[in-house]
Amino acid sequence: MISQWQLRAAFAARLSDMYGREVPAYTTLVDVSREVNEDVLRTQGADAERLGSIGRVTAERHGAIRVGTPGEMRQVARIFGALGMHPVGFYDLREAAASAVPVVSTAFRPVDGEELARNPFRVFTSMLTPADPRFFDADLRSRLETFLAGRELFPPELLTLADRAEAAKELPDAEAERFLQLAVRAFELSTEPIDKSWYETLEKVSAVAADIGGVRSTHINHLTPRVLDIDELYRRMTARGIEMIDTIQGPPAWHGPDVLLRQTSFRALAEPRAMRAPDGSVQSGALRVRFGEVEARGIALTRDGRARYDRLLGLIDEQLTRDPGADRAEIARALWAEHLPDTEQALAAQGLAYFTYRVSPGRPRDGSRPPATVGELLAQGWVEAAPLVYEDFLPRSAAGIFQSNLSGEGSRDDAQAATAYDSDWLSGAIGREVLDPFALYERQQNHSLAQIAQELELDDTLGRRPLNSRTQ
Ligand code: OOG
Ligand code: NI
Repeated sequence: MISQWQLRAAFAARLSDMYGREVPAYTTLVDVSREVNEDVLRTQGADAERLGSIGRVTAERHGAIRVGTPGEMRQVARIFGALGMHPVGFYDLREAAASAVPVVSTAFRPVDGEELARNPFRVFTSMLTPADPRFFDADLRSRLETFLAGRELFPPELLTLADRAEAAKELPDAEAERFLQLAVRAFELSTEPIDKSWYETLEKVSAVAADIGGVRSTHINHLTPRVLDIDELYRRMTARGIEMIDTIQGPPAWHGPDVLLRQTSFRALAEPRAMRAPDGSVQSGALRVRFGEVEARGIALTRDGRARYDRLLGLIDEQLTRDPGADRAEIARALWAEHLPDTEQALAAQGLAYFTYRVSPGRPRDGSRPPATVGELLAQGWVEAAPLVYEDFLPRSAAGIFQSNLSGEGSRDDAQAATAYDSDWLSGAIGREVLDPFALYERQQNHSLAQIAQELELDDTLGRRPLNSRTQ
C-alpha cells in the first residue's frame, strides 16, 4: 500500500523529473539551489534547519496550474485531495495586478504539521473569470465558456483513482502507479495543435486568458524549489548566464529574521508548438508559457504582522512615487529596520509572528511555580519557541510573477463593474471549504500552548488568550 503522503512525495518527484526533461533551465535552478543549501548548511549548522529540516527543504516544491471553470477546479481538487492537499487561501489577482490577469486563485497544500514535515508539496491554482466584463465582452465570454465546456482536462480513470485514494488515504501499489502516471501526464505540455486564430483572439485580451482558454489542456507552468539564501542563488544564476527578472519579490534582505516569502524567477523560454491556421494547415509556432521560479521561506506572520507587512509595502510605494530614481531594496531595508522587530523573541512577544512552544529541557527545577504568561515563561527559560514557516503565497508577488511573463499588457475596461468573487464563493464553486491560512497557523500555535499548559499544570486558557495576558 502507498500512503497519501507517499503518493504526494512521489507525485512531486515525478513532476520534477518531467519538468526537468522538458525545461532544462529548471534543472540548473534545482542544481544551484541544492549547492546553495549545502553551503548554508555547512556555514550555519543547525540554524539552517530552523525553518524546516534539510530533507524537507531539498524535496520542497510548489507548482502552478491554471484552469478555466469551476467544474475543472472541482476536478483538480479531487486529484489534490488524493494527495492530502486542501484549498487554502483566496487570492484575487485581478486586483493585485496592473495588467490584465483575469483569474482568482487558491493554493492546494497539506495543512497539518506532521504532513507538512513529511512533504509540503503545494500547487498555486488559478481559475479564469470569463464573467468579468472588464476583460471579456458578452460575445467573447460565451465563445470562451463554450470552448471550455467542450474540453476534458482529466481522464475519468484518473478521477476515479483519485476519489479512491482520498477516501482510503492510500492506494494499492499497482493503482498508485497508474494514478501517478495519469496525474503527471495531465500536467505535461500537450503536443496537440493549437487553433491559432482563437489563441490570438484571447491573447489580445490577456496572455493569461490565452494560456488557459486557448488550448484544450492544462500544464504546470512552473515548479519552484526552495532555497535557504535567495540573494546568493540570484548571484549564482546570473553568473551562469541565466537572465533573472530584475528583483526579488517580497520582503527585502535585512539583518532580522526572514518572514513570509521571497521569490524570483527567470522569464519563460520560447518553446516550439504546433499551430493550426484558419485554412487547416499546421505550422510550427512558438509560445512562452513555462518559466522558472525559486523561493526562500520565512516565518508566518499573524494578522497583525501581516497588516504591518502590507502597510510597509504601501510605504515603499509612496517613497518610490516621491523619488522614482531611488533603490527599492534600500528603501525597503530602511523601513523594515524602523518598523519590524529584528529578533524572533520580539516578533513573538508582540504577537506579530506564529511559533510553536515546548517545555524547555533546561527549565527551572527548584520547585518554583512557573509564571502565567507565555512572555514570562519564555523570558524565564521555562519554554522555548520554534518559528512556524510560512506555507502560503503573497498576492502582490504572485501578480508580479504573472506579469513578468506577459508579453503585452492585454486590455481591461475599468469602466465596467468587476464581478465579485471571494473565499466563500470559491468554496461553493469547488465544493470544499477554502481554508483560512491564519486559522491554520493559529491552530498549530494554540495546540502547542495547550500542551505546555498541561505539562506545567497551568491554567488551560494559555492557548486561547493573547500571549502576554493573564486572563481571557
Ligand atoms: C501562478 C503565479 C503565482 C507564486 O509563486 O506566487 C505563483 C501562475 O503563474 O500561474 O506561483
Ligand atoms: Ni510560484
